Amino acid sequence: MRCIRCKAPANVEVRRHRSAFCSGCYPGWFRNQVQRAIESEGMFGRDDKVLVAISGGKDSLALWHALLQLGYQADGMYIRLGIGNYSQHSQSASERFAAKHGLALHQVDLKEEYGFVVPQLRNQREGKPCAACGTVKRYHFNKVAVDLGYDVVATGHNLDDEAATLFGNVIHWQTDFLGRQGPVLASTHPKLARKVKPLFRLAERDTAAYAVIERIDYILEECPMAVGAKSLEYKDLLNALEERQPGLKQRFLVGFLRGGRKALAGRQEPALIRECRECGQPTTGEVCSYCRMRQRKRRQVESRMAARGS
Ligand code: Q46
Ligand code: ZN
Repeated sequence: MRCIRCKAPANVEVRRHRSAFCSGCYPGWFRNQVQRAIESEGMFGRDDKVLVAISGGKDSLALWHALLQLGYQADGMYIRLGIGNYSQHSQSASERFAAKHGLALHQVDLKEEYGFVVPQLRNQREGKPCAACGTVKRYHFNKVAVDLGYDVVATGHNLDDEAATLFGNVIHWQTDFLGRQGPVLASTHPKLARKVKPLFRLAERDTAAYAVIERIDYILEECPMAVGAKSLEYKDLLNALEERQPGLKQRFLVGFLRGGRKALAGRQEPALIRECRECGQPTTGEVCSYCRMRQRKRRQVESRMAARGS
């Protein structure tokens, strides 16, 4: 196998593009894909300030690295979720990356600033805190971006993530979610930052290859709460199909973005956004989901204390 650019022996194969690259040419191809995604979806421009959601894993650090190499103004943001060793390791990897490249990394510490950690938010039925963790991340990434004057929040969601989410939404016919799924979530309120996913054209293994070649020091460890998640089962299924039909994941996602999503989006009323009665952040209800989640948590703690006292 030879590099399609310089004909040297290839190190990375991208089967869905019927391409292969040597380690000298591969990073340029990867960054071209990121640039194409940014331009074709109108994600942001050279003058925009980008806030990258950092987890310490390969996707978010590769995204931050690629954006800087492409000449964009990109700072990072990390949320200390309080998930034991995983959080400690991911925080260190994020801080090491920022220090090595002399970059700004904003941080929110849930325990210190808000008095809770993500494992306390376990859903009684599923035994997992992932839905609440998603609410926490969306809330704080948006709040920091708006408070500090960033134009856009960029996340490291890749082709595998997006295809698995699409698969899950189709399986359960979540038409509301389907209508909103895409690489760009526009801002519909002054307190809502635009959200973008510049890696949506790149598979997980493409990002891993980029991180290795560019010597990005990321954590291999996955969040322990992810074990048994449905999204991982969907990824396994799609990967098994991709093995036999290279390009299937991309065709599934791109086909949906070009056709299906538009049909659905046109049928949905745009949600009315107002400010949360408790915290002033944007929401579709009276009280935002973050404040409701914290109120639920407070009530649980109070009733536990009352039960102990009785
Ligand atoms: S960090 Fe949070 Fe993920 Fe861990 S608790 Fe679940 S959602 S698995 S991306
Ligand atoms: Zn609120």
